[in-house]
Amino acid sequence: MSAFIEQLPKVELHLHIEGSLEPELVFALARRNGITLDYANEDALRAAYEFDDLQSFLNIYYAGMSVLQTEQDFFDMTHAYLRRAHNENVRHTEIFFDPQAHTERGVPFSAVVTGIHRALEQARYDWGISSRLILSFLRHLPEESAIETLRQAEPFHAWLTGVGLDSSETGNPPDKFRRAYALAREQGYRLVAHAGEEGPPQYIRDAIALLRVERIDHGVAAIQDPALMAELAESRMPLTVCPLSNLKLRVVNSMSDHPMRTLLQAGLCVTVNSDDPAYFGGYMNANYMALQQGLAMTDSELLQLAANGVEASWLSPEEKALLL
Ligand code: ES4
Ligand code: ZN
Repeated sequence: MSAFIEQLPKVELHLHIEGSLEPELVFALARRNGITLDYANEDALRAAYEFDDLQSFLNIYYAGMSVLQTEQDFFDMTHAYLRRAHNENVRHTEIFFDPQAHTERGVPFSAVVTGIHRALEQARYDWGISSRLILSFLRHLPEESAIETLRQAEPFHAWLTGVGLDSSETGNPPDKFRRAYALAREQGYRLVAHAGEEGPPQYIRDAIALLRVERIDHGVAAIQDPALMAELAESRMPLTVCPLSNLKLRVVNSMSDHPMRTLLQAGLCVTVNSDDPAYFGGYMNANYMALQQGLAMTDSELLQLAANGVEASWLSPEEKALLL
């Protein structure tokens, strides 16, 4: 592990908290909640982490998170992620959670958000990690379900900074969530969306024009569209790129084919993130390492990526100045 990467102060902007559930915690929570899993043990579960595409991952991701039942479960999961983040010198993190994946199973919205929030507060106190929480809509579900989720979130608005859009991208374009995003915007939420992971560059254009997002999650499909790349560079629209995720979900064939350097050199505000670190082979330092090894990125390029993370974050100008 490179000492430069380890000591670099990092910001994480694309992390699904349910994707930080390690097999050991999945089994511990299953035991605690009396749930029987389809896998015999931790090793058998980990052996299933071989993905062909986004959907094959999502199937295991939803199965893994089914052990989450109580507020304490959500606290324990979030606390474990934050401990790792702290150990990797992550100073600030903006975290997605998927409320519909839990409320659909009968878990109350309040248990989900309260458990996560309590861990975030404790990490700020114990370790000085700042954070924001982003409510993410599942795009394979109808827009009405997203709007109902916004309604459930109302009592917790003070704990929620933004809304996002994740899950199966192909066939679920940004346009499907126009009304939900307009409502979220009226309610004062900041807006992001996954776009251009498996979907086409047009989904990136549509997330910006129709949903009015201020960051794009993934966005690597921009590499196929030079005019879009120029627009993203000009506007400094941030892309929260996830290198190991792109490799594991076969968005790229090898790390040496990853578009990160091309996007960086074209002047885009690209950032490094871990997405679902328990499933994709590593947390923040591993993602920086993958770029260093696969693309021979220099320390100065890695530093620029980390600075882009600060720029793209929702920290105040004063808080940003403290990190740079
Ligand atoms: C996700 Cl990698 C990815 N893409 C879309 N939705 C997601 N939810 C969790 N990880
Ligand atoms: Zn994601």
